[in-house]
Amino acid sequence: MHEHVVATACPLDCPDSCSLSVTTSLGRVVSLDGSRVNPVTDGFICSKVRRFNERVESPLRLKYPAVRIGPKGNAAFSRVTWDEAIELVAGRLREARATWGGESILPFYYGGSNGLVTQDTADGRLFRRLRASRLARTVCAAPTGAAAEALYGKMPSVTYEDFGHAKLIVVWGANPSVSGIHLVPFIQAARKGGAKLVVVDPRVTPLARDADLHIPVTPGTDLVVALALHRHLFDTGAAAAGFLESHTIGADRLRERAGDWTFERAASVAGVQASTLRSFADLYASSNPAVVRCGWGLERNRNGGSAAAAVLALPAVGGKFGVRGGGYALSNSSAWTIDRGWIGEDEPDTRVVNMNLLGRMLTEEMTPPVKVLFVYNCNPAVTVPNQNLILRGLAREDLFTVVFDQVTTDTAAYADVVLPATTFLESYDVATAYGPISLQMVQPVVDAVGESRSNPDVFGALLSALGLDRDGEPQGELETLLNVLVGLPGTAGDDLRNQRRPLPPFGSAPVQFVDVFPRTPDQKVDLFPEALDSGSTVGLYRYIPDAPSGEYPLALISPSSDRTINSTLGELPRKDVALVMHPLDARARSLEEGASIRVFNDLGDVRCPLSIEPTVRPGTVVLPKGLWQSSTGNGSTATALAPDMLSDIGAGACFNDARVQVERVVN
Ligand SMILES: Nc1nc2c(c(=O)[nH]1)N[C@H]1C(S)=C(S)[C@@H](COP(=O)(O)OP(=O)(O)OC[C@H]3O[C@@H](n4cnc5c(=O)[nH]c(N)nc54)[C@H](O)[C@@H]3O)O[C@H]1N2
Ligand SMILES: Nc1nc2c(c(=O)[nH]1)N[C@H]1C(S)=C(S)[C@@H](COP(=O)(O)OP(=O)(O)OC[C@H]3O[C@@H](n4cnc5c(=O)[nH]c(N)nc54)[C@H](O)[C@@H]3O)O[C@H]1N2
Ligand SMILES: [Mo]
Repeated sequence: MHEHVVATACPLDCPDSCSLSVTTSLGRVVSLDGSRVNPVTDGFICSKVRRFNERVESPLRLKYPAVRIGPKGNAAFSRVTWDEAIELVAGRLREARATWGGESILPFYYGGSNGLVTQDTADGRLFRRLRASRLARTVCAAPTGAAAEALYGKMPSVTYEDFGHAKLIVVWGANPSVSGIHLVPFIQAARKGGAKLVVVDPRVTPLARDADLHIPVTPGTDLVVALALHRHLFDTGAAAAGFLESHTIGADRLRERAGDWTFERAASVAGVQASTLRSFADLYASSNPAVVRCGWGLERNRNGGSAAAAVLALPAVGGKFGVRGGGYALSNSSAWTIDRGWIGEDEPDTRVVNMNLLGRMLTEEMTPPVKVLFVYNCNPAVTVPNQNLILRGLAREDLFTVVFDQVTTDTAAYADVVLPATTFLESYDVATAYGPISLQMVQPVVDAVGESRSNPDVFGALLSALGLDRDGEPQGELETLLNVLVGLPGTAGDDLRNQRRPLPPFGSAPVQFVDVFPRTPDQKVDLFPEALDSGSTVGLYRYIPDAPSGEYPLALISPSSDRTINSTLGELPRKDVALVMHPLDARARSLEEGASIRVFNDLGDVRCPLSIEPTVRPGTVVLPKGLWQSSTGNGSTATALAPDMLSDIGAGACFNDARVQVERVVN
């Protein structure tokens, strides 16, 4: 059998961005493996993407455009031609704009394949020119992003390669053993060299199990833990006076807000030992280089923005910058300053809709109402808070929903029109890593399945059907790719074309405050950004306590699992879905391993088996994110229990503020 091996890269929503080596035969993918082209991902890949060919050939794969023939939610469709589908969608967009105004059209999208070609290209042009509502893409990273922008202007951060230089590694609200596996070997190497490891997480993650110190905080309380560390640094003289003087502003205000947070007070709020916090603070104060890996687990709650800001402020107050392996590690997606000017946007501002409030947008009275919902690169029926309200909205007969996706997702089941999308194995893209710093070419390794098309092709077709395209603009996928390459800084575009590895001017592993500096107006760290203070619901660094609830005493968190990337690949059958609960909580409810349970609150309930494990702190229960409706007993996922309230800063999602009760289901 004749086999080809093709080099490409994985653009999916994960920090790592693996270089791939894909073997094909007779036009089909035989196997997917890692390649060593990207030195950081070093030849190994996750078990999910290893199975990505199962998505390419999935029975749920959308192969043709189709229109709804049954009730919404039933996924019953009848095939139409692309011309018919484009004409129909264009007609409905035109009609909605004429009748209700452009803002009655809501594009709904997030990362999807997460590359530079498949988002913010022709799609951006189309919806801007329609004067559609704009989407605040807040389902992830909004609080952390707002904090990182205000404090540091999103300065590039410590990359995986440099963890080996650290003497102390703090993994705060991240689980790289699942959510960015290529960081783990660097942490292990550092520890072999004598580095200490601290993990702040309500769960005993694989890294927490081996850590020198595990701080099993109650979800949503990271802010007070970080403030207690700040207080200690300031009060013991361990704060870096010289650095604070020359490189920061606002330290006094931060110190003032941290003032009340003694170890004892913070420990009682966070549900941990004061002595543990003291050990953590002493270790942090005395270790150099020290790096804090700030994950996204700490942001997904009402205190998320202030928590991220307080954690990110630690290396400034502690004087941890300026050495290799010291500082903070966060998303490096903005390491490349990418010129999007070619999107050519001169359209007036329109209504901004927060994506976390989709359910309300679709069900409450709005002016204008949302009449056309265009979903792509996203699966909100299972990934966005308040699932039941969203499903109610999607069921509205007067709502025209387009879903452009690779498979019949739970969202697609509600569509009036489905449009089939290519996967990253069938199209071009440019993949950006957000852990390490890298840019890689993604290229098709097999032909598009059925009549599936890429995002630039489909949005380009809609632009032209609506007469909204303009001369000289890129048409379709290849021209869009070329435009993206031209818009990259320096020689990056040429490098990619010539199969060289592009690097930003400061290299692939910058040292903070040596190679890179805050991208704030004065190049200083703003430890107390006024805009965050006045923009926050309660003020920056001010803790919002959990609303006391006797009825719903358990905190439900829903972190990444090793089975899906968000909900992508959630269509693969899985038997392991269970609610994880601590033995003490199970005993208090007389529940045994494998019991059929219902986890519920006022927003909804999820039925699934129970798994009793001492890997989560008492009072906290875990159900993974990214489940499909078919993964549970009653078609609800963790998002059915997640409130659609917004975080203090950045208007982010509060998935981990779900407060629940658990009871046995008697069949
Ligand atoms: N396999 C896999 N990898 C992924 C993804 C995936 O779905 N699957 N998703 C990708 C995406 S989109 C993202 S944003 C990243 C996210 O990757 P991470 O930053 O790792 O974020 P999460 O998986 O949400 O949660 C990480 C940890 O935070 C803990 N946690 C929950 N609440 C709190 C809290 O209040 N405080 C603290 N300190 N910890 C808390 C959880 O127990 C969990 O162990 O991963 C990416 N990588
Ligand atoms: N319970 C709970 N839920 C969560 C979270 C949580 O912590 N708890 N965290 C959340 C996080 S971190 C994130 S980032 C969000 C992400 O949530 P979503 O953005 O909804 O991510 P996915 O579920 O992966 O859906 C992406 C969809 O895009 C499609 N797609 C991929 N590539 C393309 C393409 O090129 N073209 C088109 N048209 N479609 C494409 C995929 O098939 C997939 O259906 O989920 C959030 N959901
Ligand atoms: Mo995310």
